Amino acid sequence: MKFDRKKLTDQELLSFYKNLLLPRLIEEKMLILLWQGKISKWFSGIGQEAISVGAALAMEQDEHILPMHRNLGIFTTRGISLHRLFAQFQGKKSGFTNGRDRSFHFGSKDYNIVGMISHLGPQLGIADGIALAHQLKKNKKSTLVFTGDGGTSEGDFHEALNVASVWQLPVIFMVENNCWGLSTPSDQQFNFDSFTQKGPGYGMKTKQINGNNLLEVYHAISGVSKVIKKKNEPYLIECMTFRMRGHEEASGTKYYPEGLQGEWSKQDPIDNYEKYLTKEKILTEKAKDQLYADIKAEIENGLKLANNEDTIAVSTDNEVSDLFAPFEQKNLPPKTEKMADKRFIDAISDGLCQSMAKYPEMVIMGQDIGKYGGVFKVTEGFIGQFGEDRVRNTPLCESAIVGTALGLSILGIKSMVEMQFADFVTCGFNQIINNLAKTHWRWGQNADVVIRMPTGGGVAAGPFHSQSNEAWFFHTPGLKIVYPSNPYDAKGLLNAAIEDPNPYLFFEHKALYRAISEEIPEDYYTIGVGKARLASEGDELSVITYGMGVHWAKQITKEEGIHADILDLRTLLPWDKEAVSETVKKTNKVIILHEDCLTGGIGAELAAWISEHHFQDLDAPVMREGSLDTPVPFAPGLEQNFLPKDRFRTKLKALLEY
Ligand SMILES: Cc1ncc(C[n+]2csc(CCOP(=O)(O)OP(=O)(O)O)c2C)c(N)n1
Repeated sequence: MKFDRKKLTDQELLSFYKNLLLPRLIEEKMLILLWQGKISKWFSGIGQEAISVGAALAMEQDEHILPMHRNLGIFTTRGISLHRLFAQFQGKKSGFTNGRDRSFHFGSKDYNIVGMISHLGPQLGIADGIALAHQLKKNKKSTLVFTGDGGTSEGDFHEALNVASVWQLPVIFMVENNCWGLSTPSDQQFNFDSFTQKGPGYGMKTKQINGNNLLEVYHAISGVSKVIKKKNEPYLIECMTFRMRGHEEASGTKYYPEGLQGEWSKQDPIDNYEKYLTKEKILTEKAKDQLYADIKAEIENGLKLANNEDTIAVSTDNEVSDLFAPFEQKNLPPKTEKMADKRFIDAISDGLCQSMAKYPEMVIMGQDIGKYGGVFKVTEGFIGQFGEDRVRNTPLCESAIVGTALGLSILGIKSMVEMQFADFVTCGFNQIINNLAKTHWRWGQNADVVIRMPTGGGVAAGPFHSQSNEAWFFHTPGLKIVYPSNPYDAKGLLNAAIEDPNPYLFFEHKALYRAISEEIPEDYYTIGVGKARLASEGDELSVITYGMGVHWAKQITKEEGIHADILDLRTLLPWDKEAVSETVKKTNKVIILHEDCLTGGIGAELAAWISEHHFQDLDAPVMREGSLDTPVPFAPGLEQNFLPKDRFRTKLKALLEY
């Protein structure tokens, strides 16, 4: 293996050596601990260390790196203490996740590392967001994100590279090509010779390097990093290497063809670098022995400290409260009494516009939201007011954009993502469920993101433009969900959601956009999240509902002459238990109504809770009505039959007479 030191001094070459050796010796120790059952799982990077170490040495300490499961060398080269690292592996307090996540599944703000989630690909979109944040802040920084060759088959790879290229973001996409993804060889993973053929397809420069050659990796990344941050452009680097051990220790390597490991062992990054340093008379046998001994002692010391720590104390309160970044909402009233008549859609647009003015760094992203103003025109005129940097038309890629939003949040920038229709959130689902919702709880990084969800049926738009999908998220700890039913609440709740540094889904019913209007304050104001509101008062029974359900309930109770409490939940997560209790205790009869399908809907949770906590207060069974348990049909007659309105009328009367 040929090494080119360029201008590196002997001292630098030696310190590189120490960095290279450290992850190898840690791993050797970890394998012993694994065999002894003292750590849970290990993804080996043996044979691939030059990539992590070379990369971390090449990047500036304040530039972000987003590593994967074989990149121990990133963590060690960034200088994380071995005590903390081992505590992390053992699920102890001094680790990075309070025992909540294992191995390399953590990030650290202090070290500018953003750890992976098991799903691999979502890392890539987050890097786009970090790079975008640097670009907007005019920091000249590059961002480095890793993927394995297997992970490149995920849609996230395509989406993230495409966004980075279209937006010209200084991201280095590092494909660590170790030729296998678990037991699957490259030729069953993709059908091309090299990733250097892929870069140009994305409009991106690319190069292939020997990932086992420390200096080649270091020089390549240093060089690329310098160029891309100057020019503001992404770059794809393919590092050729080989995974010497199994995918993880338990799965073995039986599927490797005979002799392959032997061939690659000649390319070992440490052996080769050691030989080079020895040949150049930079490393003596004595210094090498000393270094091995020192590192081994350092490892033992780190382990001792981690071993001496108690197992983590269990506190249910901490587990629950750490879901969200601390935030105390203060209701901000409007500064003046000026009122204006606003339709539902205008109120949303108004709130968004005022929040954009209030938070000068805030970015909004979505398909066609730029000059076109969005398909529903919520952002019409925003570009003129806030500019193209902050009002960003996105390619058609929900996953990368939600990931980008998280990346922005990592650098302290708020963002709002508009789903063109709530239905399309399925394509960004993973980022919401596994990144936005879990990151604060896992390693303390908040996700300051609001996702706007134009939702609901009644507009003859068929199964893919009409769905109510709030229940998908209701079941996910770590998210907040608001769902206003009127212009006043829409503006105040959107502002409140944007103010809160935690992730929100903001549902807005499309059929209400231009159908209702009311006088609302012209100024900025917020409304308390988690607070329901009585939309009308009565004592015969209670209807608990939200969104379009509020309007149906009002209309039908009026037509039937029923005096009902109609409780508009407004926030679905966390929902207002107190207000629910109050109305149940008052009327003793309750029906829950929602547009979403009945089975597993939010009504199911509420009904169960009311039955458990208010059994004594009830004069009738808790009733529910929702849409049919089918997809949303297109033809208006079928859709009306799907929606719960008529069935609700029947059930309401039955409840009254019970
Ligand atoms: C979405 C998803 N599918 C499958 C897996 C299981 N899995 C974990 S790692 C892996 C192989 C990844 O291969 P590659 O990206 O080449 O990285 P390597 O392990 O070779 O470093 C697989 C299939 C997963 N974690 N996430």
